[in-house]
Amino acid sequence: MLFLTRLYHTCHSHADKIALEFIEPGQSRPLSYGQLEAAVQQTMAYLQLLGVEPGDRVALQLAKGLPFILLHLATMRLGAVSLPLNPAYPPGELTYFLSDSAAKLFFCEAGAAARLNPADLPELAQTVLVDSAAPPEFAALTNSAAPAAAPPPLPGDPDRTALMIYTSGTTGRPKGAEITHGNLTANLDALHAAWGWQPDDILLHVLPIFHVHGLVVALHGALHAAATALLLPGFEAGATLAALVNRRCTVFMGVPTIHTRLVQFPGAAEFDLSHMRLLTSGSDRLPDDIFFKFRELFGHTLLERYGMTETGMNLSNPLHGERRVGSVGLPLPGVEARVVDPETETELPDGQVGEVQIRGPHVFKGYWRQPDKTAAAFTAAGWLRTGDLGLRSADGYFTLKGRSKDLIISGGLNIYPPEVELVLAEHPAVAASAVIGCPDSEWGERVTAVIVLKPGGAPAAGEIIRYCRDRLAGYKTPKTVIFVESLPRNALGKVQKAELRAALCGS
Ligand code: MCA
Repeated sequence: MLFLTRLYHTCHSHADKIALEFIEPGQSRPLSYGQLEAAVQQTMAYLQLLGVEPGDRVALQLAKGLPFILLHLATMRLGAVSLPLNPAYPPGELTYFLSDSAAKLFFCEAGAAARLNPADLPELAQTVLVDSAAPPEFAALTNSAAPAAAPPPLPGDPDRTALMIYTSGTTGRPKGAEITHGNLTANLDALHAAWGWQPDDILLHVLPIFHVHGLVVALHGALHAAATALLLPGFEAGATLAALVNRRCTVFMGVPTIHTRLVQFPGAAEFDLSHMRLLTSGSDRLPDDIFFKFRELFGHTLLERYGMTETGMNLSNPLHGERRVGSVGLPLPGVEARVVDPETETELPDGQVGEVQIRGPHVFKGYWRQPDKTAAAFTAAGWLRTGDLGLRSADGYFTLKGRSKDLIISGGLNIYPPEVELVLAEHPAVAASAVIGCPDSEWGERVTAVIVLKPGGAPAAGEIIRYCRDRLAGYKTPKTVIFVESLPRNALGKVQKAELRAALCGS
């Protein structure tokens, strides 16, 4: 049964159960499954009033709150495509996403709209301002539509795109990954079985909801199980530990930076998490010392798993059985995974490092209006080339060993160096640049810009950082700038980043 169909039935069978509860300083706003369905239906009527039709893209650049979730679910229920966008994207990046996707509607925070120049949004039919901090105002907005006598039929085509999330690439601009209703459902069913989701689970949700991790794995995961999701607006270690204990949460999902901050929180060991049943880690490799420290402090072995925007979750350590340090575990139910020689694409024997390739019903449909890039992402036999390097051990556990792509992961977020290098290239004092990730105990990797200046140019590192900050989302902005006389290049003129990392990352 498709995810939205199952959710529809849950909203009737568990009408009085709390589906979502927003916990913010000084207030708590619970919403039952019955109320969720009523609000989604009203939001559908509102979107229809605005002219949304099946297939339309509806862009959501909203804070983590009820308006986002209602618009997201209502959009997908209408057969349209939900397009979540990071609220941190500055206008320049945003304009690209809106025009590339040809979004019909763009929902953005009232406070952020002043930064946008309508002339930059030529293809945009309509911008709707929302104050996510004031859900009653959003309810008043959606109530402007007469409620439908009967809700439109649930989307029944598993191959219809439900969700589009932009991912960057090593070349060119970011691409919209089209994720279908069938993809979402296949992955949720697999996670449901593998992680033992139950209706009495209480998830503490601290992640952003514009990525697959926070939106699909965590939020959809809880809804798929008729469980309760308690949502904090963001992650803060003290508030998270207090909520895990006080609200008797059973499930928690984080990225390594989050787990690092939890174990480093003063007095962390005094928080008794013994009632919890599942704490997961993903989006980046979990450092071994944090794996062990977490177990020592909290008595829980983090369950590490591996996924990507294009697929959702692929591999996971087991709920029952060995959770192996440094490993991302075994293929989830219905997922095929193999390791191939990147040159010949023939399968490698266990223990040898090659490219990890994935196949299964959870794998995305393709990149929006990019047939060439879609074709390049798959082998003839339908395996997705992940660009991640890894090996499979004789007992089937996978271990990741790096990336074949030029990619930095910081705090669980992917940053493609060319995007930052393009911005740096426009700075009047920069002759050449190379952006690398240096190991960092908190972020995993730290975005570091290595810059050759033009003769006479002498900007301070802080000025370069501010320049990037105005043009890029905060997490992509270099945290360190290093000026050099020249960049090491090979015979073809390509910058040798491994050499730069070896020479500069310690400094
Ligand atoms: C915030 N900053 C960052 C990051 N986050 N810099 C580098 N990397 C980051 N991830 C910047 C802020 O813009 C700010 O800069 C400065 O760092 C300090 O921010 P701080 O308040 O400390 O950050 P935070 O708000 O506490 O956020 C840290 C965080 C967050 C909680 C680790 O980044 C986070 O929630 N990460 C999870 C990401 C995630 O869900 N990834 C899943 C995608 P300034 O002061 O200049 O503004 S991958 C995925 O979905 C696949 C499918 C998968 O497998 O999971």
